[in-house]
Amino acid sequence: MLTVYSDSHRLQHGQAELIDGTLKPCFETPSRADMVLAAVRDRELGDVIHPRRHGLDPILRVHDAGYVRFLETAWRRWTEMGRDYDALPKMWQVRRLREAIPEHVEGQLCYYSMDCGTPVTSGTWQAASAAADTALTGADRLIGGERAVFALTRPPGHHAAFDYCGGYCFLNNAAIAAQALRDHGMRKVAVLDVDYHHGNGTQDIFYRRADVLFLSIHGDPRTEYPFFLGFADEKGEGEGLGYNFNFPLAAGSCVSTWFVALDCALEQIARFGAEALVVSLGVDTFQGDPISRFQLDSPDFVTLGARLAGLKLPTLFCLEGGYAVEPIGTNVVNVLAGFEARG
Ligand code: Q9C
Ligand code: ZN
Repeated sequence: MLTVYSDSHRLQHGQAELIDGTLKPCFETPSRADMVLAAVRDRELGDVIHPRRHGLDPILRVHDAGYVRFLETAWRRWTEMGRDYDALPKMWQVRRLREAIPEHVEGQLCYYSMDCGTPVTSGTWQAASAAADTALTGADRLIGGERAVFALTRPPGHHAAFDYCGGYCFLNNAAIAAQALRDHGMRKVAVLDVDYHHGNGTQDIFYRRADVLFLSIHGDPRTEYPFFLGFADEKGEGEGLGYNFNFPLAAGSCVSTWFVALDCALEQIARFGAEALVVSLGVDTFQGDPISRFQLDSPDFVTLGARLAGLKLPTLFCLEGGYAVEPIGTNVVNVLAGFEARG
C-alpha cells in the first residue's frame, strides 16, 4: 500500500495541554508519526511519497474562510503581543454569551476552539496544511485508480469542524479528502471513524448532506470526550437525515462488542452504495492507550483491516489518534497489512 507522508508534521510540537487540572506534556507528539513511519518502512508496506501542495481551495470546501484565516494568522498575531509560548484558549462562547467574532486574537482563539488541549504554535498552520495536502494527495491517487492509500496525517483532523479546532485537530484531513473525492467524480463517499473519540468535526461538516455518509464507533459521550456530540440519536438533518450513524459504546467495552458495532457500520456502508471509503484511523482503541478505555489488542487491528477490505471499495486511510507511542506503529500497520492480506 502506498503511504503519503511529510516531515512538516514536526512543526506541530505543542508544549502542554490542560489535563486533569494541570498542564501536562502534549499526548499528541511528533514521535507518534515517527513511530508509524518506521513501522511502514520496517514492514515494507510499500512506497512512501511526499504530498503535493493543493492550496486553500480544497480546504475551503469544508472549512469556514474566517476560521482558516484565523489559523493562518494566529501565531503571528499572538507573538506580536510579545508572547512566545503556545496559544491556548481559556474561555468559551457558552450558552447566552454573544456569538459575535471578537477582534482580538485572544478572543478569536476562544471563539474558534472547543478545548484547551489543542495549542496553536509557531508551526501549526504549516503542519496542519501539510497534513491536509497529505490526505488530498492520497485522494488524488485513489482517483487515479489506486486500490488503497495510507495518508500518514499529523496533526489529526476528525475533531476539527467547519469553524473550530479541538481535540489536537485543526484541519479535518479526512473530510477535506472525502470532499475532494466527491469533487473528482465519486458520487457517494462514506467516512468511517474508528478512533476512540467521536468524530464530531466530520459529523458537523457532513450532517446536512446525503452524498457523504458518516459513521463513528467511539466511547460513549456521556462519559468520554468530546462529551457534547456523538450520541446514537444524531442521525443527520434535512437532506442528510439518515446519513449519520453513531455507535457509542461504554468505556471499557470488550473487543467483541466493538466488532459487533463495526459489522453494523459496514452493513450501512454497503447499503448506502458508497463508491469510495475514507477511514479515520485512530488506534486509541488499543488496550494500552493512556487516555482511552477500549480493549483492542494489536492482533485485533489486523482483523479490523481485513473486515474493511471486505467492502471492496477504493479506500483512503487517514491517521487520527493513538497515544500509546511505542506500539502505535505496529497497531496502525496491522490495520493496513490486514487490509492488504484480504486484498
Ligand atoms: N482525559 C484524538 O484522538 N482530551 N483526539 C481527552 C481525556 C482530548 C483526542 C482527555 C482528547 C482528544 C484525535
Ligand atoms: Zn481519539
